[in-house]
Amino acid sequence: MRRQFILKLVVLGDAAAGKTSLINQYTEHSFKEDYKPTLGVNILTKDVYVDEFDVDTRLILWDLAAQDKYALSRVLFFQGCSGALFVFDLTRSTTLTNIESVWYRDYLKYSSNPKGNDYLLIGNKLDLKEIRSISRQEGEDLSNHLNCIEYMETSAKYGDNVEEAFKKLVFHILRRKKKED
Ligand code: G3D
Ligand code: MG
Repeated sequence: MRRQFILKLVVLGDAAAGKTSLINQYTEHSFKEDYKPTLGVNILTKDVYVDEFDVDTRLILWDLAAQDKYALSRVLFFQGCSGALFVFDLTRSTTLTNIESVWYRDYLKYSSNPKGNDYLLIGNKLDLKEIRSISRQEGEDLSNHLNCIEYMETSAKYGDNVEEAFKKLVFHILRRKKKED
């Protein structure tokens, strides 16, 4: 029987950066939703087959709910996660600065093994070209500074690069896990 991995991924970033839209675009038609109001999170599950490693993978995606604050425990939110997507909005520069000062900081503090994790930086709303205020270079600089796997620009609205971003993250996590075996 084929091996199965279960990976918990957390999606982090300011309110309205597009976290929920990215997850919805990625999991479209193939997800199970389980809203936990007491935790302030929405948990979605997606099963993917990763052919590079010939493994079945169940992704458990943790999305901060409406208020983009942790309603309960940060420790619980981060517990057992294998990776993260940091999402900012290309049209609002505060969402970029908050990646380092809020979201990455929390991740380092509360994730049990941040150094053993993989994470990706995403600049979202690529389609809003006329009102974009953050350059690709700024995204790349932050990604290098935080040691992210890579910087990618997405449009959760039209689907550009969404599948690729999740695929890349999962690929890196599985590669690391295989090495650790
Ligand atoms: P959040 O989960 O990070 O809080 P949401 O963000 O996914 O709820 O998205 C916030 C708003 O931004 C939504 O608009 C959503 O449609 C919009 N949005 C998300 N991603 C994109 C994108 O790639 N392009 C564009 N143009 N809009 C995007 P509303 O108006 O529904 O609040
Ligand atoms: Mg949301």
